[in-house]
Amino acid sequence: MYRVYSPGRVNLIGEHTDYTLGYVMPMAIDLYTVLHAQKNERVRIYSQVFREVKEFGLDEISKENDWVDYIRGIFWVLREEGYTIGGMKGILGGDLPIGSGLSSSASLELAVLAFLNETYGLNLLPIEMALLAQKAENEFVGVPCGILDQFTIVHGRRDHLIFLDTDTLRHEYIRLPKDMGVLVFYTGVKRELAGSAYAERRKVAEETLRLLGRRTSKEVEEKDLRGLPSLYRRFFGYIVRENRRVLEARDALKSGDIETFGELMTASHWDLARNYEVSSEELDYFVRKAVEFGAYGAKLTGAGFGGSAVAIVPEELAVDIAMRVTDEYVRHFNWEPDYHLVSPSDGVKVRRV
Ligand code: GAF
Repeated sequence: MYRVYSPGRVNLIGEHTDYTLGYVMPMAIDLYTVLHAQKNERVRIYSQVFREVKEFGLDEISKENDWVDYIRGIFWVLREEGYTIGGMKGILGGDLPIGSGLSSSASLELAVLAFLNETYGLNLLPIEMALLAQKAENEFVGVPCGILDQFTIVHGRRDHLIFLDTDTLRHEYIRLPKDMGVLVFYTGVKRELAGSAYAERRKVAEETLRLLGRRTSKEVEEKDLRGLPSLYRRFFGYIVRENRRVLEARDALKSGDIETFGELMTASHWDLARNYEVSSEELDYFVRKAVEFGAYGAKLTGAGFGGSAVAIVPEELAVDIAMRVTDEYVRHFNWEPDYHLVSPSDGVKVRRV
């Protein structure tokens, strides 16, 4: 029997830049999808969250618009890429909240892929696993995501953030200062990624690159956008500024300047809200209150449109800030949000038990 721990992720800065091959700065978090599994002829999985068993044979893989699509997608992509594998039976659980913007879908995909890699001797490197899971998500599940989530879930490192160039996939680990806490708030608003505003943002960004004759957003400056339709200018202007902020945030953190790092995060949030239009009333509220109560900086994390926000806080104030923000949120929205104090985690791990 094997036990797989697959983390979730938060992105601290560099939002909506990965599908133009720009810069991101995420970390894997110590909230996990946990899979107990062993080999089997067919695939048979019990989900502790959905309280149901789902089963399929390897010759009957088709999309059914339920949580099992993330598992089917991994079997599908391995077949597409010519790998020979058998099935599995297992139990899915863990404490990573599902559908709250902390990448539970990529976490599930990589839990399954890491298990298959280990037990069927596929010898996949971490980066190969990330790219296969992204392909499953893009082509089987139908979400046109970038590489941010999958990369983070396989490459996470305890106590560290990851600075990643999503074009070259070169990355650098930066230690999170000891007295810095990371708070995640879930707004309670579910996100609809597939076929939504996310896909539209990606389309506009790709079209902008095409019109400019550039391959990545790293090669674009704001002045290059003059002359483009105003929506393209506004959306891509955000991406250009965000790439610059990620580089500045990396430098600030490396020199121990947490204040500047926090200010860049908050600046990123308001640019996302005003110009990229992917925030929500609830996310804006969190960011405003977290900063008001002493966070260094805060922003939405992941795609936005609901989901979660992240704040960087002085560690000794973390609990107070979380409680005060929660109290105000309950009063304002009449809904109790979830919050987690998280730490940077290692990437997906398989253990024989
Ligand atoms: C989602 C996507 F899956 C990522 O690839 C990334 O684009 C993110 O939204 C926004 O930064 O998590």
